Amino acid sequence: MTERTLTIIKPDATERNLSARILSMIESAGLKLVSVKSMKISKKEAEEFYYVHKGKPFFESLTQYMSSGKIVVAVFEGEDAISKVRKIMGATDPKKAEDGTIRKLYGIDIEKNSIHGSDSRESAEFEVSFFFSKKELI
Ligand code: IDP
Ligand code: MG
Repeated sequence: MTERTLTIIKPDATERNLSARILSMIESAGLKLVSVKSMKISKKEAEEFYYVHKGKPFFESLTQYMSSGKIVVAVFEGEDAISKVRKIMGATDPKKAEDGTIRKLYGIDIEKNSIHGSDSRESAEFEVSFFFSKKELI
């Protein structure tokens, strides 16, 4: 089934000039880049985006970090795009991520793990529309 998924290249990765390399890894897996842009979000916007994690011990630090520098947000499309991107990303903790995954290659620690990817159809829908308007999603 063709799906769309939202990815975010996190501040630790944009800072080290890894954005194009990471987008390229996802494109190379056969997924189509639908839309991409860079921005800096506020703490409040990061809290809204990560609302499912509200109340968790890492919520404060995560939303601080995600609003601390430039991010690149991108929508990819393809067959099983959500799970494909999750696989290319690797486990949340770079130490536990498989060889060759983005987080294994570039992640710094469990928080500064270089990339976000939607984890379900429902979250993908919320996350894509959080960052992109209809006319950007051609
Ligand atoms: P995911 O990004 O692999 O889906 P989630 O559990 O949804 O992982 O967590 C969202 C983000 O919160 C992670 O990517 C990471 O940046 C941060 N995070 C998750 N667990 C921890 C933790 O135990 N300590 C610090 N940060 C965490
Ligand atoms: Mg998640």
